[in-house]
Amino acid sequence: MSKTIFILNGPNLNLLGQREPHIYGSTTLDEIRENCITVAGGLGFDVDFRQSNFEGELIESVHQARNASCGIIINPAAYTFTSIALLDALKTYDPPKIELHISNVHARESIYHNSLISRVATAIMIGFGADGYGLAIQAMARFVKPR
Ligand code: CA2
Repeated sequence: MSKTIFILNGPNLNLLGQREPHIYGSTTLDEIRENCITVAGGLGFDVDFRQSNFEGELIESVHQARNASCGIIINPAAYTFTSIALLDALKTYDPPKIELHISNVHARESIYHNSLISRVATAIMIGFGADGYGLAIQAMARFVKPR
């Protein structure tokens, strides 16, 4: 089995650290990626870290992950609440999948409360800020062992 964890990020997350730091913190997505590589490397995993503002591109990444990864960590951003297509793609992916949100979505407006993706997520990481990514990798290591 692959020892690569796919880490997928949805729309607008390329702007992390530049806007709305009171909600999303001041860490940039590049800094998150570097930390993910370090944390995963320490646990014997590789990381394929991606961000897209396009729903179809995220779906293609899930399809690619099917034969190239041992788990997915996904922050679908606003597609969390709208994308049945992304939900369907994740249904085709058997290994563990962790849904991640930087902010505590349940403490926010009600439009952020009803995740479609949670229906198929193995586990959920919510509200730990940028640290959630490293924590999700550690959690993934409890589900799968690198070979
Ligand atoms: O907290 C999260 O990680 C979210 O997935 C972020 C999404 C939001 O729709 C979810 O409810 C929770 C929005 C991402 C927007 O990204 C930005 C990044 C920097 C500045 C402004 C927006």
